[in-house]
Amino acid sequence: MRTLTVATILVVAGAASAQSLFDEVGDAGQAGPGDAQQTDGVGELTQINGFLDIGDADVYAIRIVDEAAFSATTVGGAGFDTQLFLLNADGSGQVENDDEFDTFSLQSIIRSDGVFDTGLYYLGVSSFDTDPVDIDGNRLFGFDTWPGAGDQRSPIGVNLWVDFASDPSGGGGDYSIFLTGAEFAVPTPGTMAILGIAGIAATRRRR
Ligand SMILES: [Ca+2]
Ligand SMILES: [Ca+2]
Ligand SMILES: [Ca+2]
Repeated sequence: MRTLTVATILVVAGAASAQSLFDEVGDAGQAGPGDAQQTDGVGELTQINGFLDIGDADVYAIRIVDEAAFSATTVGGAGFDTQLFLLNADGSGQVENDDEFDTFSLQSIIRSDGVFDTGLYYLGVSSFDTDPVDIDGNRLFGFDTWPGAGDQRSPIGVNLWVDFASDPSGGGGDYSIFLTGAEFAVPTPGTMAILGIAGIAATRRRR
């Protein structure tokens, strides 16, 4: 009986740890940090799946846990001209990319070159040329590059993201963003409870 119970808990805990995908719920927002969609789950976040209407943007709260290993890319994950934006917790710009240069892709990649810290970030995806803007409608990112890979764009200044300026030219459709070095923004309470039960069971087994 004890063996069966432990085996059952291991199966449930295994299913929980494999839950590394996040599917957009309804339509993720774009109007500043409070409008971003919180990713919830436990452990590593390796993929976000969603849909972009033409001229729309979707922004997700994520947690970067290893800045040197961080990447986020739509290469191989979308059939339209994407852009990716990494925004800081205060809404200021961190780094953006339109087209990935290595494979001449119209899809996008945020590399670790432009990321210097762990913590909460907002990851935005849009189609070209729908860009994040501040309260005066000024774009957050220009065409200067980071010292690293040439396809990474740095912010123009310290202005804060409040919305996106819509541009229909890049199209829209289904997308997947593939991530490394990231975790869900919000640990799922139900999943944490299951892991807690597994922990208690493990403690009891050691007695
Ligand atoms: Ca959407
Ligand atoms: Ca949206
Ligand atoms: Ca692009």
